[in-house]
Amino acid sequence: MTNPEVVTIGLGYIGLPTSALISSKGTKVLGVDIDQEVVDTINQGCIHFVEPELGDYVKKAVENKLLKADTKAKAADTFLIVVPTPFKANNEPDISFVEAATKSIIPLLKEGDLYIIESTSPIGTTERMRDLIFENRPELKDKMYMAYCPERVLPGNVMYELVHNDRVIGGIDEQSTQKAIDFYANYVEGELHATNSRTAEMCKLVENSSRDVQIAFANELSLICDKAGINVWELIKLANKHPRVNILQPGAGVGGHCIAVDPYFIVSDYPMESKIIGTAREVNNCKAFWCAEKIQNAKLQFELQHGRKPKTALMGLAFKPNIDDLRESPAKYIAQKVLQNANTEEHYIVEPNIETHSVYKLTNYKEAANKADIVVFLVAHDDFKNLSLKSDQIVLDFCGVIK
Ligand code: SAJ
Repeated sequence: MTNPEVVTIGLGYIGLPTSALISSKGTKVLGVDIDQEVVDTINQGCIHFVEPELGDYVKKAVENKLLKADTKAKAADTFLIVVPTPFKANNEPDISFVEAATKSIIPLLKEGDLYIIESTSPIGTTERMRDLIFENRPELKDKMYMAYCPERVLPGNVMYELVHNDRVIGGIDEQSTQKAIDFYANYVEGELHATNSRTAEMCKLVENSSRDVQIAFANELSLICDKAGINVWELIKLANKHPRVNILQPGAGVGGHCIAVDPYFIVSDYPMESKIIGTAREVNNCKAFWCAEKIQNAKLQFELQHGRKPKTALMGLAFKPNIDDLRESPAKYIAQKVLQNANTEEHYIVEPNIETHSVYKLTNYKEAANKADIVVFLVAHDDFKNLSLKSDQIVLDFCGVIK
């Protein structure tokens, strides 16, 4: 491949689909990842995680020689930083991957290049990277473009949403914003909204924090309703009949790599001000502990009543319904907690969206629901909705399978 037009650093859940989409429009893309296995897989026209339609995009792009993967970047006109930004043990964001990715391309930058960060980042990261680049390459000051443009796609619908979602694009100056808008206009059909880099960074964090706060409200209601003897699902359905009320659904907690993480990026930088955002995180985390305790209590109660230990089915391990992704999953955490406290009694672990698990022996969902004394719904997978349960079975429904 001669020099690519676009270099993407990071070939994960967002970087690879983005690279594949850009190359599908005839742009030459070099995707860079530190993982040699990922690089080899992509160069064979294959993908390393499940995402509908992505496989076809990658296969075609590689066959047409428009997409290539490597462990090292090359000179290009546009650089996209799409690496993870995890958080440290003290809940502070860790931007070392963004920093390392930026450092790796500093020697390759030239006048007129466009540098874009897509990774979720704390406020001010784009300006910090600007300073880092100009410290090392002072001759490029005011001669290249830099912007922040967060992704907002939903796993499972990434290829559609990459094209159709609106994007928020914030440059370090107006020329940068415009240059980045011109770039995305080649690939995105949604509206492109111009702002500055700090607002764009905050916008991403606020979108996920807003959802976290709304889910925390629903989870808090579920605890109150449990004490008050009210069916929370019915309550929310009725409250949502009000034209200006739209309460989300309670569940076993909040999982995944975004909503359960991004609010900390605000809380750690603005602890005094972000009271609701911080409390929402606590409420959603506590919901999983609460579920684990409820299961323990139901098991003890059963043993007292029946003089034997119950068989318990734990239904679902994924972080949300109808996916195979177990990352940061509250259901997985609850299963772990319940099994830690178990002795000899039988448990059936169920996850219909995966074949095997490295730690748990999985049981078919129908068999588990049929054999168990206590059936615990941790994830509202569609598969569970048509199960017929027996009247003497104890059901703990944390996610509204049986409304
Ligand atoms: N959940 C509830 N109740 C609800 C809705 C969700 O308990 O009513 C739980 C889910 O079970 C799951 C967690 O919340 O554990 C998160 O699921 P989700 O579907 O709300 O979101 P994600 O993490 O798959 O994707 C989010 C999306 N952000 C928003 O909807 C604001 C997506 O658009 C982002 O691109 C993505 O985060 C990201 O990468 O930041």
